[in-house]
Amino acid sequence: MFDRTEIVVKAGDGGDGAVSFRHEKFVPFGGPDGGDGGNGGDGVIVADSGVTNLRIFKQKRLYRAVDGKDGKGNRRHGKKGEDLILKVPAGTVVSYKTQIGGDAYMADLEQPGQQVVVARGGKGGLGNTHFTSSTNQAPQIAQKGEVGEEHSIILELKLIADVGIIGYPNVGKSTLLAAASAAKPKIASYPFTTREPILGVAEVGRRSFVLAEIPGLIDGAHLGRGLGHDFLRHIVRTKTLIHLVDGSSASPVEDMIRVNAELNLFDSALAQKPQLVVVNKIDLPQVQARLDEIKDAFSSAGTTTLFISAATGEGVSEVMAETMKLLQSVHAEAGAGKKIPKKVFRPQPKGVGPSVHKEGDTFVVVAPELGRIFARTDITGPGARWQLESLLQRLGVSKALEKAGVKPGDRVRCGNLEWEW
Ligand SMILES: Nc1nc2c(ncn2[C@@H]2O[C@H](COP(=O)(O)OP(=O)(O)OP(=O)(O)O)[C@@H](O)[C@H]2O)c(=O)[nH]1
Ligand SMILES: [Mg+2]
Repeated sequence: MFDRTEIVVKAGDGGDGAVSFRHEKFVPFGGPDGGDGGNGGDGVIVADSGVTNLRIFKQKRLYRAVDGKDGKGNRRHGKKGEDLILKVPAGTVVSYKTQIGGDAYMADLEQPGQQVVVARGGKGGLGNTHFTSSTNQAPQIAQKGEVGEEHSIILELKLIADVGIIGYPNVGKSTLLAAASAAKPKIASYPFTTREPILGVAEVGRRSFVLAEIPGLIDGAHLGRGLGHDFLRHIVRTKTLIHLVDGSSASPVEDMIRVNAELNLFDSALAQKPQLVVVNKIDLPQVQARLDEIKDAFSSAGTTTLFISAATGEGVSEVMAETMKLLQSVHAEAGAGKKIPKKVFRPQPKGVGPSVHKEGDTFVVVAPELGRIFARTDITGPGARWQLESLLQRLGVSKALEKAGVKPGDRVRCGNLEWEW
């Protein structure tokens, strides 16, 4: 039920740009005609109404988009790599593993059609035609394709239930779920018996709704105490709540107030959800003896309550009938034709521009555009060397190096290229 899975998505690498020259009869040195490499395909996750669970993602871990093709001579550009499209159920929350550990939220694909690019394809490299200038008609350099992004992605399907049963541990949530549906949750006299949400289908007349037991909430749950946040997040999707309290507790009203305070601390929208407050365990003599007292305490807190014994089944069908009514009124309100627009989530653009730092005696240039330049000929050869220098000027790398204090004779490195300044 609690569906969560981790996959690795690798976007396609960009194809390399070509270094090539026209070969024509009687024209020994035609102009450059190296085509650009194609962009690598993106890794995309899309909510699709035809998919209901994340099971297929448990069989395979690595998913790859297609690489872009290399550019060729005769100005032929490489083909773009095909995007990788992964279909997930609506209601999937997408996050990614950060470098420093921990998860970072990316997108909540609530509606079919919503999508998020989780790994961007590498840009194709520029062919040598881009490196001509008035003084250089025979560029020997081109650009390598950029490596496609690779990310560990976490897919998590939020619980989709109409009604959540909430309350402190041990108040009888599982017992109520078992009494109202065919679900068979474990029932025991100690707290935190239920460790993940459990679903059941409750029937009222010819109608039905999905009921979920939300594992025990305690003080500090919003800080991760007890079973923590995870389940609070799952309540978000429910439309209404049955708030169950134990009639034999010292103060059932106090319990209700505290659980609601937790909900509010986690997300005030949760505390706004319509609730049906239900006092359980009225079969116990000590509860019977103080029914009026409990009723009065709740009404002074401004709450009307229903009374049940989940164990004997007394009052359970009334609670389900009331829940159905509450649900229908929520549906009626929501049904006012509100349409949520399709969203396309896009990752932030990367920062560009060259930067320089020193590693020992070597000046290291970090410049995404330049890091991918390669020379067909030996970099120390005069032709390529000269071309590289004019490119360094153009990209602002020379300026950055001079600012960092580079002197003739110093070692400079960028990507795979290393040369003397
Ligand atoms: N006498 C009586 N005992 C009940 C009733 N409902 C539940 N219990 C008992 O209370 C204890 C806890 O019941 P559960 O249904 O497991 O409670 P829970 O809220 O699901 O508990 P956790 O999942 O641990 O948070 C068990 O020993 C049940 O038998 C009731 O109506 N009357
Ligand atoms: Mg339980």
